[in-house]
Amino acid sequence: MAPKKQTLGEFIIENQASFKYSSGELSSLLNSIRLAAKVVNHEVNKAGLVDIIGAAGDTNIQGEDQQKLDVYANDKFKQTLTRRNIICGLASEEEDDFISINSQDENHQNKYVVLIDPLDGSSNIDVNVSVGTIFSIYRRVTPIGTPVQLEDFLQEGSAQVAAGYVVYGTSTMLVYTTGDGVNGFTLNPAIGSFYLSHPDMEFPEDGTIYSVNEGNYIHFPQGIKNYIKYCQLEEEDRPYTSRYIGSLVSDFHRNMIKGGIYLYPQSSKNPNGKLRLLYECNPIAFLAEQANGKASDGFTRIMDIKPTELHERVPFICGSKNMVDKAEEFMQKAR
Ligand code: AHM
Ligand code: MG
Repeated sequence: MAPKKQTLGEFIIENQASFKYSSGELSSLLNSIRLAAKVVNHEVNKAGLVDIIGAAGDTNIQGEDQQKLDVYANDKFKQTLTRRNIICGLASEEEDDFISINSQDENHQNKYVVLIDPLDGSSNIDVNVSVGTIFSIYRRVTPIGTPVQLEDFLQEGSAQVAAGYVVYGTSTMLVYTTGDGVNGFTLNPAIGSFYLSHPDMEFPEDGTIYSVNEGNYIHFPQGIKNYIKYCQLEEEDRPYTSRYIGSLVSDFHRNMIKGGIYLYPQSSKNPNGKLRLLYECNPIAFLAEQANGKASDGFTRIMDIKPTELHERVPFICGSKNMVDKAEEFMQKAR
């Protein structure tokens, strides 16, 4: 008989004791994310059926059009995380400012803050391509009993307690780490439960896939241009395969399983790149390192960067360790 598959709920409970600061709070928080992910998944799956796709008319803090599902996902995660007595603060890529949460019965007694990109890659929705949710969890640094402050959110990535993503793909998966490796769970839509399908996920040390928006090539720094040329050279195991979905979570997920590198560098158009340090790069970097991969801005470890503002952007290079090392080497040489 095939062994019984563990559900995400069972896994969270079973691993609670190994959390560094085990009090059950982090488990409840992960369970809330699991719940919100299912609700958003249901809506994302219906996107082609109902009149919910298309720009909602609003623009977010970065001046980009918001799709309706961005708004929906933001609301659902916000509601699920704020209505329960679990966290003390929330910051979202879709909101200008962070939210301080004052739980009803005990004033500011919770210790975790969550940073979230509720629906990343949302420009892919109307063409039925995978999108994702990315989350990042920290312990607050200001005293319990007081409202959270900006500094609770502007922590270095290395201080993350947990991080993960949901990929709404051909299957929906939730992948997360609490600093003890990376595990992936696949949703069985008939039952509504996530099952442990990818235990101990790891990047192969090397890979043959590179993922970058080459349309921006002309605007890239010389080090990145040279690295791309290196990927295309006919030598050893090269040329590498080019795969770019334009949905960070999906590109990362594929590269982690198959071995590869993802690059969103700075360019003459976007001097700091496009991706946000707090909502996208730090959580993905934490997962990458926990899966024996690497994440860098070309020179510095992503999780060592001290954030200065909520919506800060950074150049992002992430993937199989040897590939990221090589890209850094090219950046150094062209400095
Ligand atoms: P978003 O948060 O506005 O969706 O932007 C982030 C997305 C990433 O998922 C993706 O890797 C990147 O933007 C694609 O950008 P581009 O279309 O410039 O290649
Ligand atoms: Mg995003």
